[in-house]
Amino acid sequence: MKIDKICVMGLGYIGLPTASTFAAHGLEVVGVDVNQQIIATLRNGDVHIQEPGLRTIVEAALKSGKLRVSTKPEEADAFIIAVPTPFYEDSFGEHAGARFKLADMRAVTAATEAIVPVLRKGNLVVLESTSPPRTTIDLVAPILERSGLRAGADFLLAYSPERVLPGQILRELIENARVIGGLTPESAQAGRDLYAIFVKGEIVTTDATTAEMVKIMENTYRDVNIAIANEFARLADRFGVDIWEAIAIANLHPRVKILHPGPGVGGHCISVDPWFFVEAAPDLTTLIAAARQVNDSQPHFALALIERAAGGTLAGKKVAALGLAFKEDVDDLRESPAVEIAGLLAQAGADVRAFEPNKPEAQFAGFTTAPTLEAALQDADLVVILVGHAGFKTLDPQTVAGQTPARCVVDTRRILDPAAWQAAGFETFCLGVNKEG
Ligand code: SAJ
Repeated sequence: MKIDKICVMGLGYIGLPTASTFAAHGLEVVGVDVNQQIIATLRNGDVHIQEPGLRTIVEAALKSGKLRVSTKPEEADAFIIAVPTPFYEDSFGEHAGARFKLADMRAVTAATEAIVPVLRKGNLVVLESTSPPRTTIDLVAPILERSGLRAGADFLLAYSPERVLPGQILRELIENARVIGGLTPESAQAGRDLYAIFVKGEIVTTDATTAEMVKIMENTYRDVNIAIANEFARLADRFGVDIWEAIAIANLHPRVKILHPGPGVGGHCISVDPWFFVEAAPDLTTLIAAARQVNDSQPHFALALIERAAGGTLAGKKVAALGLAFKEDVDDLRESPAVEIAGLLAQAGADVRAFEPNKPEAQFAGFTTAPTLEAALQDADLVVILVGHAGFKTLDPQTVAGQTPARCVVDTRRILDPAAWQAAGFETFCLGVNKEG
């Protein structure tokens, strides 16, 4: 299929890099977002997302005229839907007495509906948003058919999940293998023609529902593996073992690869996607649901450690909470365990000064943020590392000792060298390491 012009629906963490990359490869791209502020920001030549290399490629795409942004789609050869699929905050499903989260498909529905008036015979529509199994067939196809055109016959429809790692999106978009699931083989082939414009990794074609399952399986696999690492950390804490040492030794086995424990699993993917399986088949997903519960409760495990470091109570303690992003070196605060822990610390009576170097201006209802590292450290009784940002890994304990009266540091990510911090006069605590155990 020959594709000269595309519309990308949704200009977030996936849509904007995808739109700009297609524009950089010579396509005429219309980037569409319902959020007027995002459109205004981009029209002013600014970028609303922090991602290495993104600003450069977006600026170049806008300047070349190959990328235009708009609140509405227009006629094109192909449409890509890359909008969020979060879950509902306040409504839950229930199976056998256990609660599970429900996918909020309103953005996918709205973006698909917006395409209907401009959909033409021969067009290709690709859904990229992570979605429950059968979404392409059961939700997207019927909406698009309101145009009077038939899916698979008059227009082509495919599902191709994004699988890029935040922090490395631009490289992974191009280099990662890509799966394209077509409603029909012709749809899959058209999807392959589209992504082959820039994808250097292998492109595998299959049917739409398989591609949907692949995406959720990948993130569920990772979630379950992080859950077991977190459970091992709790066991190590109980038995007086250093989990990091134990994992390093276990991983010497050729068939063992235990992931890192931490303060919890956040972000918009791994902490969300497994619920799509649970919602779709609660009777078949005992392990997946349990892993979610372990990871969702991990911030409380981190809180207990911080409480212990604070001498049993956090009431009135000034805590410098370093990092709020859901993981290292990103600015994304969605579903962040660090944000949850900062809130829990405040609820426990601590006077929290949280600092996120990649989003120092962020404000929260439950706790106070500091605009700089210095402001967070000043007056602190306790320093807590919540995110393993590069800038925290290289903190010099001697310098920090001069910036804060605190002499106790809690590392929930195992990024600090305890000996160096102890030499600078700090008492050190690390998640998964219980000195008194
Ligand atoms: N985490 C741990 N321990 C680990 C690894 C991660 O606690 O050993 C935590 C992180 O701190 C973070 C969360 O898990 O809070 C998720 O981080 P991540 O780096 O594992 O993954 P994401 O959410 O940034 O990106 C994932 C990736 N999926 C897989 O690796 C299978 C990415 O390739 C997907 O494109 C992305 O989800 C997505 O969009 O679905």
